[in-house]
Amino acid sequence: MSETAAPKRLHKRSLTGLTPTEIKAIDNSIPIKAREIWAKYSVKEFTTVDELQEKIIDHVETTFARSMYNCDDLAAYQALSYSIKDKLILHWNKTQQLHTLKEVKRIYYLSLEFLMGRALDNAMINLEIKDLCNKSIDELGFNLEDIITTEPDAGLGNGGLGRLAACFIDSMSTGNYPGWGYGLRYNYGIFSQKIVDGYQVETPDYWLKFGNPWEIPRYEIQIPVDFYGYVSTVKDEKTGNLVKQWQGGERVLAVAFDFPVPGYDTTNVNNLRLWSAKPTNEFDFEKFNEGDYSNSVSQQQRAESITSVLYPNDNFYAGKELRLKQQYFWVAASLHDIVRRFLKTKKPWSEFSDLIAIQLNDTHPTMAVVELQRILVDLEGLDWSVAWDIVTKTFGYTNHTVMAEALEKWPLELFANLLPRHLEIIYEINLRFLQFVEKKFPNDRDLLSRVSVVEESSPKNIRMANLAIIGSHRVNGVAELHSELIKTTIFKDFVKIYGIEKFTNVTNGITPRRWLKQANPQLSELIASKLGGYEYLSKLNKLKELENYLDDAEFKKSWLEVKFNNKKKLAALIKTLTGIEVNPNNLFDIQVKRIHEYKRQQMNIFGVIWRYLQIKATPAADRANTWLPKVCIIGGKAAPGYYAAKKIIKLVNAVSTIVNSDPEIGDLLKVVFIPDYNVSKAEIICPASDISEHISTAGTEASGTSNMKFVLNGGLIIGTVDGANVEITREVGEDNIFLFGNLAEDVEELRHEHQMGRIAIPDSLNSVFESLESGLFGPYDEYKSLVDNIKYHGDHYLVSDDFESYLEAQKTIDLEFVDRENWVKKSIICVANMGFFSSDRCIDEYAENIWNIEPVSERV
Ligand code: 26Q
Repeated sequence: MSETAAPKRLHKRSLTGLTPTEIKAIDNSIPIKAREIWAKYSVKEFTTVDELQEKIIDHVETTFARSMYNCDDLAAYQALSYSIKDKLILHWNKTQQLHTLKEVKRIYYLSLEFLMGRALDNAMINLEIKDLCNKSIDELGFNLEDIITTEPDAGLGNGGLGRLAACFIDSMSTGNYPGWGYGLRYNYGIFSQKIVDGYQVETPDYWLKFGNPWEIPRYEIQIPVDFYGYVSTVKDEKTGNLVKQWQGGERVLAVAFDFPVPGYDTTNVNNLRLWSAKPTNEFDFEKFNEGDYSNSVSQQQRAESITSVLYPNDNFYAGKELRLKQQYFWVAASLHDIVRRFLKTKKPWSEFSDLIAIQLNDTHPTMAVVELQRILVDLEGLDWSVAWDIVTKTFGYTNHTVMAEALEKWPLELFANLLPRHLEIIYEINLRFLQFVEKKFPNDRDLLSRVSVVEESSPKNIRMANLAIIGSHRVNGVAELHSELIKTTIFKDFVKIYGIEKFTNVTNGITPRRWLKQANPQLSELIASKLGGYEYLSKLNKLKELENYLDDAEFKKSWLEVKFNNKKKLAALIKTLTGIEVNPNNLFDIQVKRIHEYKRQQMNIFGVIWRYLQIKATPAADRANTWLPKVCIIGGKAAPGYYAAKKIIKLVNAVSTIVNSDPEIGDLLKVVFIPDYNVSKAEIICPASDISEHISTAGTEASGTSNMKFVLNGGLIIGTVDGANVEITREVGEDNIFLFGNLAEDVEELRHEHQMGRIAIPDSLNSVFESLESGLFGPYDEYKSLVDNIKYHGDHYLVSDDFESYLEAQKTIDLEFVDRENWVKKSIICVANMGFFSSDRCIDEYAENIWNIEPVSERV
């Protein structure tokens, strides 16, 4: 349960950032011999090719017990990764010791998802040792790019929310913020997607198959987490007060695995701590004595199922008991860890929130609010209101959706059984809150029932968002429009209760290290050649200077060449994955993200069908003059239980089969579904777009972050006035983005009109439906539900309302792309104005407005 890896005294020797007096005091407490050895450690990291090669070989020979003669790409990947991790750990140690000794305030980012992708390339980039590694590996007879691609993605997330957490943790390290991530170490990450006969088939992603060189198992940190059981009231021996005692019925251990997270252009290395569930040694002797040995063992093994698999839902709440168990397991272990670290400082509880800020990434960790209150009241004996004051000062809550189906609600019964004491605490929190509301707004029973944590439905539910708001001092949305929407819709009552100041916005961002330098080395080099080096990677506003080169013919030529090369690279990937050949000279139109009705991939593919029908209807001789050749690329995973999303995938594949083999069409239109879209594929896809699609129904996409990734890589956007598209428009200018569709403020009214049957489907869309009904893309039965949703079930996502406007925007794109000179200018202007969307800026905003933390300089 305690961090006992090395004797405490030794720990402190390698510190930087201490005053000479402090260092002397520590030095004097360490034996001379140990001091000498330890001193060497700080210079033990490699700086030359020879040193790195020696290290690599050392790992091949000893860590993996292989010889250089049977070292394959995988072993080379592992050995190089171990060598770099060794270096990282030294910096990690120094960083952590510095933060602990200086007693600085830390931010703990609680996220059930960290969609990290690959680590090796990113570590080399952040440590600025890629050239060194390249040379070292090359001389040893390997190819660095091949080695990089042997690494499996750490797919510990679904989509936007998980990738945001990964970008944030990179920016915390880069900005020298003392920040830790806490999450779960799932044995199976997001499933891998195969396409069989056009259908999505899920296969498990056992990403740890060959071990994970980037993790540090902390077997000494084992935190007990209890479930079930009962609550009793006992007399406190010291005070004589009656206190509640929770006696858990099932115990599981949380074992820590640490992932060092290096920053860019700094030696600061933060920590991502992921928990893995293990059985306790406690054994069911009753069963054992009954002779049922194997059953008593298998019960223990059940423990491990808690961190077995990531729930593959994105923007959809699934009320499974195991998910709730995951949430509590993770929250309990993380809080135990945080509190233990705080107790070591020997500071009074009143200073807890001066040293600790905790951010809730969506409502998934909301139980942390209740758990901290339980620790303070039940275990530490603080007064309820003193404890509650500490709790609310500590937490901040980020909301990522306005859609009702994604808001977490847990059946009260489930809670009562799994976490009986926590339910009591929730009742108390709720009671006090409702009393406060009642006092402020007397006689408004409807208000009370709307804001209550307990939904008085049958069966009753616990509303996690309400609890998260009540337990936090700040609530933020993730783009301006979204933050406005939550204030005026789902959280309106809470604005009335708490005042507007509690609600704020932090527009999302992405890390330029991964999404520019790593994904697009050629473009980042071209930019560096004009901006005097790579400083812009941590000061992204510097990109603005690119506008000085809008008339530099040579520069624009290079810009186009880079895009072309990136498109060639994507074309090669497409060929490998699907066998489809696409021409990189043609416009690449890309939509990659989770498949969801609100993201409207169905509208995209209907648009593609429309284009196909129009090309066919054009006299053969005129086709080439009338239609811009285009490659339509769609990719993304559907939640395994999401029927409509799976139908969309099937349709895209069916259209792909028909269109690509139509001799009348040739190069004019190609349709591709990229299977198994993930972070490492995104790194190839994002640099290769001419146009990317961000076409959600207005008001449904909280922010979107792939929009930022595509634009940062010089692609233009076709999009709705939704999420961060709004701010991207503001930054790049209306002339450089292709907006279309109805506005968020019109959505409610339009939905109502649909319900009343007062909206007609446009001819263009009807012609698409007719082609589907005719069986052109296979049996209509397959797609009928997609069409019926629009025709007969109220067209909730307003495809029919936006379709014409969408086609109109596509037409504008066709016209503008022909003028390549003008297009390249737009592309450069877009990139030049992306500075705002660096996740470094987000973290600065969170630090200043929500966490109240400061960067810690590496040296005093
Ligand atoms: C909840 C309960 C049970 C099971 C699963 C879930 C669950 C899991 C994942 C609910 C939601 C999610 C993911 C949400 C998500 O990715 N939201 C996206 O967050 C991005 C980062 O802020 C935004 O850019 C996107 O707009 C938003 O959709």
